[in-house]
This record gives sequence, structure tokens and C-alpha cells, in this order.
Amino acid sequence: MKFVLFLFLTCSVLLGAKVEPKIVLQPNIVLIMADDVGCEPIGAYGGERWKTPHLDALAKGGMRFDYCFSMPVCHPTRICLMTGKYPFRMKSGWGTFPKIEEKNTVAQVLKKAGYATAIAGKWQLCLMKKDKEQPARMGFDQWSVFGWHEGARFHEPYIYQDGRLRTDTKGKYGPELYVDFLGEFMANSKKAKKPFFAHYSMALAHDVTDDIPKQVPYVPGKDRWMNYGEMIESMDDMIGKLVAKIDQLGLRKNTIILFTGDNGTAKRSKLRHIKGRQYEREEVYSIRNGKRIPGGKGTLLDIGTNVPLIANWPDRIKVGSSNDVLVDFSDWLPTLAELGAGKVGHKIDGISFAPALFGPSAEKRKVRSFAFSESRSGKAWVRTQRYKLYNNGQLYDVQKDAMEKKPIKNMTGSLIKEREALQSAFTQIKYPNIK
Ligand SMILES: [Ca+2]
Repeated sequence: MKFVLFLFLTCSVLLGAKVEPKIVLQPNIVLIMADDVGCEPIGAYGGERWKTPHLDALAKGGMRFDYCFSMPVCHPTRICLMTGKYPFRMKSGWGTFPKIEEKNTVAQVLKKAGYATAIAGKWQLCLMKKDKEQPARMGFDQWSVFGWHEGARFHEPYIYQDGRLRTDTKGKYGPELYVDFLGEFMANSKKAKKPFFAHYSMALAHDVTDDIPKQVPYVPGKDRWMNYGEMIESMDDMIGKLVAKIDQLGLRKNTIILFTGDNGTAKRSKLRHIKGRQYEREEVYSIRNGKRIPGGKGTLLDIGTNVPLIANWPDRIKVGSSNDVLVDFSDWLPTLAELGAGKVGHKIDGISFAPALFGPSAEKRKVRSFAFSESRSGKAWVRTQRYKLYNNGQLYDVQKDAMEKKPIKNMTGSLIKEREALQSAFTQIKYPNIK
């Protein structure tokens, strides 16, 4: 693959007008998204309870973002990532994807730009048995995804692959199959001399699905499923395996690896089946920089929405760097579009953070002044790195009060301006539910 880098950061002399700096790169893009993993379990973010050496190495060799925000649960995060639009703009029931948006996905944008596209792991945008070709309609050339609410995700997984149910998964471990599938896809794309977009939408570290008639298998040889810590360490192993494959294919230098999470760390995780719909669950907590941090999935707190974002691309992204720009999940589509020289033909909320990856001069591009997140119950916030304003008017200083115990009462001085700016952000995005 011919690899091209053009970084335009100049003004147009002929026209005398300022030209938006534009990055044209077309690297291979590997987007890894863990399930139910906030910042706190990860070593690179100060996590101390479990070992995540492969992720830590990616962060050490690249850039760590500290202010990336998802929605508080899986599904809204995923439709936002796919479309670049905030969930409230789309009429999408749980586990579904609006037909009208099928042409507007990040996979479509990259496919049109010449990319081979694939996804493996969690899909969650339809019941696979009812709509086996939905990933194709949304721009994925290939897919290997477990049937959400249909079968197991880990041991002896229930996988739909390129329109067919796999029948060879007995005795196998899903996460390895997803990585193997992407490995093969990457190797084939290399042979075809095509840049690729490989989206590893991880099954880890979300506990097993409990709403299917047949209990999903325990860990072989054990009387329980994996606990959260085992899932975190397995997540890291799988990332190591995927990176090793990229290295083995000799593709590391023209591949950007991005890692994130779809929402904060789970609060509890199923361990064992007891009876009917009853399960033994363990409480999940992390140790971050010496402090015990509970799981916050499902809440709009930082522990529910501040997710990891690690970017690694040897010789392109500064080694061992960190970045404090705001990123929210609508930014993935424009960012990957910019990296892949793709055109976005629909209206989006996102702003590309691609310039932030390549150093201070590129950072002069427009960056977001606020991030947005919403819950399914109609609660939402807009925020800066420090202040967070909810749609019910409550404002928090999350640097001092991360658990949001006390809304700020006395608005004086610069706080008044901060609040006004955030209030106008709600107006700007036309959020419909201001209380
Ligand atoms: Ca999730």
C-alpha cells in the first residue's frame, strides 16, 4: 500500500483566505472498544487492581486522552459512534439501529474512501437471527459478531459471521475467535493492497447475558463465569494478541490503533447462576492511584461516562504523551473520516480530534468547547474539563466534586460566564429537554 502523508497547515496564499487545515493520511485503522470499561481499571490511567500491560504499552508508545466521554450505557454510545450524531436525534429502540441512518455510518464513509471494513465482537444493533445482513447494509464488508440476547459471547459463543451462524465454536473462546477473524481480515486486506478499518467491538469485560432460555457456559473446568478482574486481564491479553498480529503482518507503521470503552466500569458482575433469573453477583470496584473507585456504568457521573482513549501510531503520534482536549462519542466518525480521507455527507454533531493526535501546530484547529452525554431517562449534561451543567440546571465542579455531591449554589465571577457558555451549548445542539 502506498502510504501518503500530507499535512496542510497553511493559509491559501492565492485566495488570501484561511483554509481549514486538512489531514490526508489513509492509515489502516484499528478501533478497539471495550465493553463496560472505564478509565480506572487500566494501568495507564492509574489503575492498580489488575494488570493491563498491553494497553499500558500502547499508551506508553502513544497518546492518552483524559477527557473522552461516552454515553452511560452501551447502545446509545454505539449508535452515536456509528453515525457521529447524538442519540436524542435518532429514534432508535434498545438494540436497534434506524434504517434511515444505515447509509450514514463510519464504515460507509471509510468504505467509500477505499477501505476494506470489518467488525468483530459485539454488534447489538439488531437480533442477528432476524436481520443477518444488517452489518453489510451499514458498510461492513465482513463481520463476526455474537448474537446479543441470542447466545453466549464468551465460551462456546453464538457467532454470526458474514450472514451465517457459525457451527464450529464448541470448546472455543469467543474473544480469541473475534481476534483471529480480524487477523485474517487484516492479512487479506494487506494482500489486496487495501487500507482497512478493523473495528474490534469487544465482548470483554461485560458479564454474560442473562435473558436467554439456556444458561451460557461457565469457564471450562470452573463452576462460574469469569469475574470482572479476569475479564479485564483477558481483554488486555486479546489486545496484545491483536497488536502482535499487526506486528507480524509488518503493518504497525501504517496502522493507527485506537482504544476506548463504551461506558464506565460495571457496578456488579454476574458470577454464577442460582435459580431461574437469580444470579450470584460480585460488586466491582477498581483501585486508581490508591483510591477505591466503584463501578459507575449507567450513571452520568465521571465513573459512568469518562472512558479511556489511547491512540498509538509509531513515528506519528508522540510517544508517552497525554492530551486534555475534550472528546465525545460523536467525534469518532469525523475523526476516522479525516484519518481515512473520507467524506462525510450527512449532518453530524462530531468534531474531528485527528489534529490533536499530531502535535501542537495541528491542535490549532477547531477543538470542541464542550462535550455532551445523555441518559435514556432524559437527563443530560454538557461539560468542560472542569464544569458540568445538567439539563435540570445543576452545575458541578467535577474537579473538586467528582461524585457530584453538591451542586454549585453561589454563582459569582467567572462561574457565571462558565455557566452561560454551557447553557448556550445546550441551545446550540438544540437539546429538546431543558428543565
Ligand atoms: Ca457497555
